[in-house]
Amino acid sequence: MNTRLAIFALAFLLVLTTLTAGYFVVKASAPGGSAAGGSAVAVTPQTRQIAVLLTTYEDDQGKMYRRWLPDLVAANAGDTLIFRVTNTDKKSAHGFALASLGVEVKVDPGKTETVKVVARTPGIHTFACTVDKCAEDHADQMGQLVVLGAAR
Ligand SMILES: [Cu+2]
Repeated sequence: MNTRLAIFALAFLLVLTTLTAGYFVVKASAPGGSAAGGSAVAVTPQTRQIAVLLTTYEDDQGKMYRRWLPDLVAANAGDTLIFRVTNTDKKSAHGFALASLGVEVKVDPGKTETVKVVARTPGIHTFACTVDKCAEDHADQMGQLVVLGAAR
């Protein structure tokens, strides 16, 4: 009788251990999961240099477009971002502003300006031209900075 009980207890412990280990393996491999129970993936802040152009192009009908290239930039919360902003438009000055992060710089035709900012706030931040009436498509000169990170 005692032998049967010991075998049952051993089998029970084996099954329990396997299930527990399986739980932690699944939890750790799930997106955003960790065995410690956290929900956010911790990342080490980095310094990133990002080259952004206010670029111009002309369509088949001769219509001019002025846009940011790239118009979508990603970073992790806490990253230090060094924007190298170049204005390739030979006719007009443009401005680069990330209003929600307190960035604003004016860039003369053909020039490059450097601006540095720490991406403290997770979320989607819009960047836009600040030189009103720089061109007829001034309002379309926009892009987005996506700052990844857990909201606190
Ligand atoms: Cu502009």
